[in-house]
Amino acid sequence: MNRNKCIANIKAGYLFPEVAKRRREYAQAHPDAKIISLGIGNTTEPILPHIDRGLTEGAAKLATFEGYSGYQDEGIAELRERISKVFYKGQFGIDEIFISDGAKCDIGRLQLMFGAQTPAAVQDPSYPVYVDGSVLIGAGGGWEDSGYKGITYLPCTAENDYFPDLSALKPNCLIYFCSPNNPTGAVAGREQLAVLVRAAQKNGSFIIFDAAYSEYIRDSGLPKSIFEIDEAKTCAIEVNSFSKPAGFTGVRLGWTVVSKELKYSGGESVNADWSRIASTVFNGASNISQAGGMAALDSEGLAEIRKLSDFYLGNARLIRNVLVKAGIVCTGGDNSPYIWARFPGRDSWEVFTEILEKCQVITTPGSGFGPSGQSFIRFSAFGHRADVEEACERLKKL
Ligand code: PL4
Repeated sequence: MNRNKCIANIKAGYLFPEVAKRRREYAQAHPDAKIISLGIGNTTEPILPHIDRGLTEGAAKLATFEGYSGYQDEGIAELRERISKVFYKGQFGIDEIFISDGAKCDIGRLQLMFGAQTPAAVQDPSYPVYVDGSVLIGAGGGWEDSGYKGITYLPCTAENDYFPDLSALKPNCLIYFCSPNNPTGAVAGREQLAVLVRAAQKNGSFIIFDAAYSEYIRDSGLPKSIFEIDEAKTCAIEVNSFSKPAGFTGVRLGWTVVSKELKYSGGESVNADWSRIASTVFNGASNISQAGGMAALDSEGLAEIRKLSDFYLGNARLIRNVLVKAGIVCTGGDNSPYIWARFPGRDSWEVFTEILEKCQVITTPGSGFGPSGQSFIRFSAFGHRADVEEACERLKKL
């Protein structure tokens, strides 16, 4: 058996296991160190009571004749209906909303659907799954060489207000766009998203809009969904998740919206293809998770989502304040759980190591998110309050 060339093409190990490995190595060498993680964006706080009741009642129902359910391939209808109502003003039918086991898993399945023929464009920096997953399927014919030739990096920096120059886009490509952005914390405005939609239409491209952090937006003038933009239904797919708003990183629940108006250049339905992919290589999200999702989206659940995201945003404020006081230039942390901090002229992994050694704080090196992330560090606001406060004290040493 020959090795899949596309796997061989991936340059480095996946970013987050690499961060975890360096943490383990440091802990082994310094067994007394009390390491605090502001690294991987993993939720830390308990699921709040009303949503938790939804989960436990969902589990209890499975032990009854009346309440038992088996496969629910595209998700329970009530949850799809509620997602449409809560997030999209009811503009999508239930057959346009597909429940999943998380945004990352759906991104992988979308990559499978668009296949090797489709080049990709990513915000640079961006969540590594967009690039690594594209290389894995040989996006844009990338299996033939280094694996990266099918990927266009669109730099997002302070100079362009973290919104890319779209003139570099190739035709017929998949544009991955994440807002609030991981890792920069920048949120695209309505006019910027309208520019993005127009560029996609002009190029015959589709946008994969990752809205995993939309519930962290506090500025009411900022759009939470690509579907707030007219015409987006004809050129965009949105992925979203209960992970960061409801603390479901381990529970696993998300969704993807594929409008029936979304058509390939030959007029075929993308919605029909997505349904085919979902039914072929996916067997649906856990029905217990979906019961939790139903609870998360009623009035009590939505209040808990607000409370939990407010808590992490409180952490973000503390981290950002301490960095700014130390004279470090930062973005994010106001409408996002990530703070993006600049260390001019420095190598990201070198700064990562310095922060670990001086402060025993784990971060994520910006270069792991793309070439434009070099000289940046991402601080995650997911942590217990006491740990974040302690980390902030230690970061004063920087
Ligand atoms: C570590 C922009 C975190 N092992 O939980 P999901 O699958 O619904 O959502 C994952 C996800 C999707 N979209 C964006 C994200 O940032 C994330 C989660 N990212 C991070 O620290 O950047 C967790 C990373 C996890 C992973 O690889 O996803």
